[in-house]
Amino acid sequence: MAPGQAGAWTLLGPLLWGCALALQGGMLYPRESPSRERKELDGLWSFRADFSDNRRQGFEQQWYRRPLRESGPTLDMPVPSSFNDVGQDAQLRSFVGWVWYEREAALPQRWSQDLDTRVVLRIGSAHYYAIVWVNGVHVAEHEGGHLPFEADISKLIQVRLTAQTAAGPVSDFHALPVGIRTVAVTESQFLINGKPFYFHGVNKHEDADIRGKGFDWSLLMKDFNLLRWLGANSFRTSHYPYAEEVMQLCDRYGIVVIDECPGVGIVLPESFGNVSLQHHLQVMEELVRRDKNHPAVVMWSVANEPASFLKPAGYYFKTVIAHTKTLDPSRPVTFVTSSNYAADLGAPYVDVICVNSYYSWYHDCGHLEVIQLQLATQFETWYRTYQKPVIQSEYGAETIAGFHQDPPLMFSEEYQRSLLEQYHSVLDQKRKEYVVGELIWNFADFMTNQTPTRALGNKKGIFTRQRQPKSAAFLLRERYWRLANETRYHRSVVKSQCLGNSLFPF
Ligand code: BDP
Repeated sequence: MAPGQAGAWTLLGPLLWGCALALQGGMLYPRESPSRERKELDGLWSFRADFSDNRRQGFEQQWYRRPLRESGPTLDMPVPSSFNDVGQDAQLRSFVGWVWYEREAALPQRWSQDLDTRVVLRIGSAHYYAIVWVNGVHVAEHEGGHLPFEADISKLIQVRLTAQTAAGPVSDFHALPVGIRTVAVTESQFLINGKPFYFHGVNKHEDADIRGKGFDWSLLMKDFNLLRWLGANSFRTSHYPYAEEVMQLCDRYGIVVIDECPGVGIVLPESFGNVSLQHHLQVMEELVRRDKNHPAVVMWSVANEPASFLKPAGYYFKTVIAHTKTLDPSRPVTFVTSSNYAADLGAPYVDVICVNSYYSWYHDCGHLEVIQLQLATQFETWYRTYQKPVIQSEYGAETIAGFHQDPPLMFSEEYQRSLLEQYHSVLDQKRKEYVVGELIWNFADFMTNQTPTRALGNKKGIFTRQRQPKSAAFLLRERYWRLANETRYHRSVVKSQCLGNSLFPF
């Protein structure tokens, strides 16, 4: 809709509003009132920077005449935000020139049919020079960031939509993006569309400085750009369902999701009582109802690290898992365990064994040399007992960015790297057999309550809470892209899974 010139092009809060009367005072912020409706246009816009030599290709080829995607590749760009800051692309980071933003908006029918309604497009701020087209028609031009500008687009909207709706009354509808794929589990494989799939991904949290768990498009796009940078093909929504916008992006980019309910802290005998169980069943109903149409979701996780060795755990997980399968017979169901294979009473009911372990962190501190034997034993004992595919659903080490020590000591970047390397050498042997995934704990540092083991929160991120890479991020990046390229089936899975722009450029 609007291109802008110069770096740090920002589009702040575009807004459409309709009101019955012409406004006195013109540029006043259009607050909602009984006579005035507003429609926010914040969210993801299609975006392209004009990298052509003279940076005027967009004008020469009149990109504003047709949907932007028809004149070349586009990126998803959050509005409001600075395009320079949310990406991982160095060229875009320092780009100065014309960029193009586009977004389709469905308007309330009344705005287009009631000819007394005035429809105004208001741009809160666009840095630095902006030209705005609506349906290919030039409606505004503005120089200078920071301050708002408007265009009365009533005629454009009313003429066009009147013509479109002339054929008859429009019924209420909305489009639901869907993707069709199958998921299945064998004794040793996780199959998507009949092909073996290996999870090389992360555990996340909805968490950032200042924002806390609040939703933020810019943060979300940054995270997805980092997932692409990393070569991650999956994540687990540890330990609660994430925002619906997150799930929509996973569908769009072909990121595979293990969708977890907030079943954390099921550790006391009374946690397994009937009240808790009934509530758990209810929560699974709500989760499946909300997320069942997301092709990205390939498995439900009903809990994280419960005390599944306690006596009532058998009945409890049998019931929750059976109920989830009734709600959705098409997806495997699991819970994430940290119990011993021989003691776990819930494991008989899961489709995939998801196991967390922190060798050489919470046990045998500083002894990286124990990892290989302990991890190999962990995999072998679980597999021998259950003959089900296994995912290493968490592993990692607290690491304070900027701490360096060689030979490695705990909390240094070198220790996190070395610990990961030890895990990877066993994963590389076992993934040839029955291990079907590895999810690092954690994507980024995150805030926690205060305990002696947390230095300003959990520091097991491979990125800091500000999303800057620690040394381990580069190690993982090298590994994940190698896995992506090695596992050829991955390409077709991602392609068929994906509804829009895949993170993987195959
Ligand atoms: C795991 C938990 C996770 C913690 C992690 C840790 O699943 O929530 O943050 O340990 O201690 O056991 O870092």
